[in-house]
Amino acid sequence: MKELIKQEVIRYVSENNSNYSNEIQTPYYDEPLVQFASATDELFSQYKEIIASEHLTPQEVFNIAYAGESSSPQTVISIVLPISEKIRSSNRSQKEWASDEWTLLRTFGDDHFIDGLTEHLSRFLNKKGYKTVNPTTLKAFKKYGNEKGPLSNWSQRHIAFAAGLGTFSINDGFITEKGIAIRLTSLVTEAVIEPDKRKAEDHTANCLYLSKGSCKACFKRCPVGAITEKGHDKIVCWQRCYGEESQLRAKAIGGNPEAGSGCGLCQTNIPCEFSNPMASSN
Ligand code: B12
Ligand code: SF4
Ligand code: SF4
Repeated sequence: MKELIKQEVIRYVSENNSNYSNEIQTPYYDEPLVQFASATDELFSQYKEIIASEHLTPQEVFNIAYAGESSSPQTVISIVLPISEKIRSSNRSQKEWASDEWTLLRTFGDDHFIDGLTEHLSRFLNKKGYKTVNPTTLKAFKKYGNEKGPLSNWSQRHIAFAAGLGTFSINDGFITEKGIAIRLTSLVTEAVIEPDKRKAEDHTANCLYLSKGSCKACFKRCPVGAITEKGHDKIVCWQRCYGEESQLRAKAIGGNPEAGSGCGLCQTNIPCEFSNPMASSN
């Protein structure tokens, strides 16, 4: 089952037409990484402390999706989509705002393609007889704000951490073996699949600054000074990524203003852009 799911995700990403921009003449995403966590991993309940009490556990996702039925989720599937070289390189030379290519990725790659991929895998497993849910399609899924800034009640980076796909960094970004310039999605299923091991020593092990005190390259890349030794200022970052000017920029080139331009300057032209910098520095 593990191999079947991985191969289906890889096939969809390489063959589906929505993973190609005629305008940029490139796929949005390269070959994905797919890993698995046990739905009963204690981390999911710890996330109620680490993130917020509203953060859903896999069992809560199933309780909402299959209310009135006694269904138990077994596995959480996490998928890393590495952003293609052409889109990453377009953002490397940017100093103030996301490139047009990065901006178009927000509208057409993130919302359109990733939603399609996640729904496809959900249908694929449901057809095989395994109840499977894309948590971000539940009415209960929400993006909201608390005193620390914007967040959601299904955090893809925390799901990916549970599945052993990488770690967080000083700028909050999630660094995988394919780097930090990635997008993430996930599903909860009743298929029983052996979980992958978390190899990282702690939740920030892949960041050069947090592990060795070196680097700080992303601090200098941020056009609004949102990254310092103290961490990442989410509110300042949010204004840059999704504020009024970002929306106008997206609209001007045919993107969805609500998706905004994003930014991602701290995800390009840095040592962790497309690989795990700690893997080569040990
Ligand atoms: C809200 C949001 C934002 C907010 C807040 C980000 C944040 N830090 O949470 C803002 C607007 C600032 C933002 C900006 C961006 N975002 Co955003 N965002 C989200 C969203 C919708 C929810 C994030 C969430 O719930 N966070 C929860 C909080 C609690 O996370 P946190 O504070 O980072 O968590 C810290 C603590 O948990 C702490 N911690 C303390 N103790 C412990 C112990 C353990 C065991 C663990 C695990 C952790 C831990 O470590 C963490 C890191 O410091 C997700 C999509 C999703 N549903 O997940 C995308 C998402 C996180 N964003 C993404 C992207 C790409 C971006 C941008 C590059 C914009 C763009 N598209 O161009 C920037 C990058 C900013 C940055 N430097 O990371 C990607 C992640 C890519 C990556 N490599 O990390 C996601 C996953 C979207 C996707 N589907 O791929 N985003
Ligand atoms: S650029 Fe350096 S300091 Fe910033 S997240 Fe990557 S490894 Fe960490
Ligand atoms: S996404 Fe842009 S504004 Fe946000 S921290 Fe990274 S460089 Fe700064």
